[in-house]
Amino acid sequence: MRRPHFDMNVFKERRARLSGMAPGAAIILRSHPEMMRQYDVDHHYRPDSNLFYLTGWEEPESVFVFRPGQTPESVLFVRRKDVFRETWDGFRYGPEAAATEFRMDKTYLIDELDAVLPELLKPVARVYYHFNVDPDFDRRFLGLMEKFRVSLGRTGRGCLPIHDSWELLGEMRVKKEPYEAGVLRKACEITANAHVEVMRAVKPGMNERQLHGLFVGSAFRQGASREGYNSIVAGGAGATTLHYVFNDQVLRDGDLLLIDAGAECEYFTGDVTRTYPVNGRFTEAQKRVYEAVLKVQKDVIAMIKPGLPFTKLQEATIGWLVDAMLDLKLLKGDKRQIIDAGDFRKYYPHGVGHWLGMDVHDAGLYVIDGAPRPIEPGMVFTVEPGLYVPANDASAPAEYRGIGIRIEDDILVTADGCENMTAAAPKEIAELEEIVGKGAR
Ligand SMILES: [Mn+2]
Repeated sequence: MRRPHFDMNVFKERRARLSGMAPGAAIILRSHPEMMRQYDVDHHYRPDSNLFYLTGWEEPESVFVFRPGQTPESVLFVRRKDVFRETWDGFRYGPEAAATEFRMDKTYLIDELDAVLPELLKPVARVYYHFNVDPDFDRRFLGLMEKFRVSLGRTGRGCLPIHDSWELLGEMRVKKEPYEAGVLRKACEITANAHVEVMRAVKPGMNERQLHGLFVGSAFRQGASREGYNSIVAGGAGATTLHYVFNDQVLRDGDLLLIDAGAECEYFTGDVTRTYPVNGRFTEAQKRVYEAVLKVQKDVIAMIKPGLPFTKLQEATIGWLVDAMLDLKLLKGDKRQIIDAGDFRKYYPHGVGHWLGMDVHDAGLYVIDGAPRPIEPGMVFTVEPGLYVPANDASAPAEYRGIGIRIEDDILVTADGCENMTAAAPKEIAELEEIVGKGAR
């Protein structure tokens, strides 16, 4: 039999914490649909992060119901054992083994959900659920909620209020426990090492795809389980497309390469971007833009400490990048007016960072009750300023057209400042010129 390769105490401890946060509630989490099935081929299925976070359970067609303080408290609905399907698609635990191996109080077949869920809701005052992951299941869930309401008759109880499970669990996930920070640090180290391996290999004439393969190969060799998101490997002006997905062009001498890629390890992912010259030497124009972005990135990281509102990082980034745009003569005019009118978005259209964890854009609120959220120890987020000058931008100095630069690191907030968990990936010009294209160590 296949054994779970995660420490079940971790999930039990998380459930115990959640239990204290949501008394009287039922949290209902379903597995992701296997929506990537095309014809006869299954494309990478990844379990729902919240479901995995609380259970360690990885099979599709499953529903977890958690009822803090009730008996049973943890209830998992799973697929039946099926020798025929297992021959095609692999091992399934089935309800009995799911209960023992994953330490559930009670397990059922997924086919029993419609009959059992209304019973489980009887002692419950409210429900946490997240809509829009699977509209078919949303309809089934709402049907069951209505069936439950009808079953109450004239008892004075009516519809159960539904809250957002994504918000509830996001509040747990946004601050990393020491164990979680440790796993994330490992994912970040693997990511940084894989970036270095790619840097060493880069030469004019290589295809973006080769480098993508190198990154993934390096990550897997180091123990990663998958890419954390769709890697961006963009040579030349491809880097000015924020979500460049083609990864299929030949790298040209004299161009920059932007690579935004992360390795996932035990369900936590790194998220790193580096930009450097394909031939190992920055031109003077590339250097000027790069230095500007690098300085902003380092200055933003230097600001990070507990208590600072997260939104201040973006405000500072915009101010400093507008200074750079004026210096580089990308924009002309008054700084305040440029900021107020949003004119900087032509060259810097995104945010400076996002929470990072089990999902690359991790769960957690940025604003609480309308107020910007102060950052706290244990939070992890990216810092990724960039400047992107479209190749056909007639208003920009010609030497900058087609230059796209982003520099991204993963930052853990500590008690008195922060830790750059991806510092092992070089970003200084001198370091990059030293390493790019120099071959394996
Ligand atoms: Mn990112």
